[in-house]
Amino acid sequence: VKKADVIHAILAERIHNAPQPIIATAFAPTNIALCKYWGKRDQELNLPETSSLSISLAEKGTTTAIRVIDNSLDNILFNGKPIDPTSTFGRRLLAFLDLFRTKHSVHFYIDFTSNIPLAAGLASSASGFASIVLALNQLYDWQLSLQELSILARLGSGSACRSLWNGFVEWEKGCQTNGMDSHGSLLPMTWPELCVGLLIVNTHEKSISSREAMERTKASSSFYSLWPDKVRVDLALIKEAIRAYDFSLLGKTAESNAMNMHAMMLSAWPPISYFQPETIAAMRDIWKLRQEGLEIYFTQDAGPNLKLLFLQQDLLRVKSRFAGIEVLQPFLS
Ligand code: 2P0
Repeated sequence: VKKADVIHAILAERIHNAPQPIIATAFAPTNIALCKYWGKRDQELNLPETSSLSISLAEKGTTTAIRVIDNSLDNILFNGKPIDPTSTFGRRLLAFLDLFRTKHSVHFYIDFTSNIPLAAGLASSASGFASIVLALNQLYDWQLSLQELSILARLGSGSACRSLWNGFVEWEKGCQTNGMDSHGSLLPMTWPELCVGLLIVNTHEKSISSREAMERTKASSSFYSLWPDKVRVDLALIKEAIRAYDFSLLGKTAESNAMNMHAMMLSAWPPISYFQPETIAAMRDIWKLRQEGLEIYFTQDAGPNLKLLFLQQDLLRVKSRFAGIEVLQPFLS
């Protein structure tokens, strides 16, 4: 199944809608996985081997403004600067836009504004692709559901399918070959006291893209066969923790899930490590704080920085220990 087949199945005749004579603007939050997506069963459609679960970072994300222009090329800006069409993100974005061009002559002006600290290595691709499908939905008056938009966003980047909602979102892996049952869904629970701290330990460039890293992990780590069972158990525990407001269970399960993902990468060949010395030092600090009785946990994605998980009651202690962290309360904004 090709991406274009999925687009046609969802949009049908609406693919021929004329664009509105407006600039369409939409915002989507970035999201942090508490149970990670790592490995695909279909690389074309970004269909995952496992389900995953995330928390959206509310006001942190990407705003996309889009309109059709009378030009022979797209004009795409990111935080005011032109996007390099040969960069990884540039190429992925242009290939994604090609899916929605009814004629080769259709070109877009797109202005992405992100308020995510770029140095945090917080992928802006998830909120970027989610906000672009929201903006296209307005521009072409498709009137799609968030579930359908989640499927379209996934075609741009897997984790983008979780960025259509605020709060806790589960990406059900689905089993259909066309991926129509593989999309995000909002979980109805909220947790106002939950805090996410962005701990930037190092601003080095990513060594390897997550797309490449997850393929290599799946192809070469002898631990990968254990991952689906680990995710099944962790997903159930995280949902139970959210339902019962059991923060220790939530933090422990999220941290353990991230460490398992990184352990698989260390065992890939050639090995992959997103750890920098400062990452390990920060982990040791967190483990020591836990021994001292502070309920603080972390998760780590495809970069050296950590996302801290703690409750509002410990906000001052955490801030005094980690100078300069940015703290978000996903349910309070
Ligand atoms: C996640 N990550 O669940 C995992 C954990 C990074 C670490 O999803 O190839 O940009 O576009 O589907 O979504 C980052 O990978 O990969 C990611 P593609 P994506 O958040």
